[in-house]
Amino acid sequence: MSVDPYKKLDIRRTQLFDFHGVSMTHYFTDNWENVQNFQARPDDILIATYPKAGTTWVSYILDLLYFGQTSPERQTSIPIIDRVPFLEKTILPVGSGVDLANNLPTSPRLIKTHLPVQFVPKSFWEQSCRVVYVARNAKDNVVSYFHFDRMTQIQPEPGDWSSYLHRFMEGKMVFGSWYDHVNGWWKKKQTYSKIHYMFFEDMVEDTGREIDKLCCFLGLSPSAEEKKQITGRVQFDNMKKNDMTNQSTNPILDFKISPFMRKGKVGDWKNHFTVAQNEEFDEDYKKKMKDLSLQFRTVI
Ligand code: PPS
Repeated sequence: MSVDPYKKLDIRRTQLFDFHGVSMTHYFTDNWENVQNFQARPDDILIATYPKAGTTWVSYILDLLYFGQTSPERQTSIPIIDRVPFLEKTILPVGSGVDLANNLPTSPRLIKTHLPVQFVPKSFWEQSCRVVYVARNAKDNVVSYFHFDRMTQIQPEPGDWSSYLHRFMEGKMVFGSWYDHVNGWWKKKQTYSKIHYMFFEDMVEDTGREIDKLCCFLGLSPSAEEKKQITGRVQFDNMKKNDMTNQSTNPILDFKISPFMRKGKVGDWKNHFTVAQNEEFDEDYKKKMKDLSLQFRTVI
């Protein structure tokens, strides 16, 4: 009989600390040396995001594009979080993203990270790996992160919405400042051509169009029928119903507090921000987001 290793675990909320200038928790730094020494392969695809920007969505799209036809059983038996390992996540003694990635039988390997660009293991650059970066507007991103931190038993206590929003503006979140993250990756794209920088809002607006752009970047040419099928399978309602993508098998999430597939909308921030919070946020945003070539939409 298999024993659920999580049962033995003392899963608990933890504290942020400063890690080389970025707020982190030990779950993502415990295995640092192995993360930094990770040996990427030239065909690995790194899916990089600030948390809650659409990682699971893009992971599922890529998994279907590469393996949807050849290994259909994968879709019904392996949760997406195991198909696309989260490189820096380490919950001892359950295991680490590095081990999961090293044991992936697939080619290419799809690997998830939330690391800011300066922390990405150097082998990804040396091997000229493709990177898909997804960014989401700050207002919806912080709302989604707030609800995620409420439900996720290894994240720091989120506290109330108002204090959470201020901590987001100060960059006191796990994986640091949203502003630094999206800008850091945007800047990297100027010198490293194999980054496809996508926006959550564009995906909501026209998923099929964004899948086309992804295929172009990846050099894939699925049939029209296959593309239509994938576009349908990755719609919010379908992913929410699907136990392999809705994270219902993830033991660190408390679904009594919030679902993982929560709303999937652009503009939900309007249900959370007060007028005063919005004005303060916009004022601060202008000061931090100096590179006007990086533009986000908060409504579509
Ligand atoms: S994580 O924990 O960082 O990996 O989370 P991540 O997957 O990046 O982001 C979760 C948010 O993405 C939404 N989502 C979707 N929206 C629209 N359509 C689809 N198919 C979809 N899949 C995931 C998910 O609902 C979370 O956003 P919120 O706003 O909380 O609903």
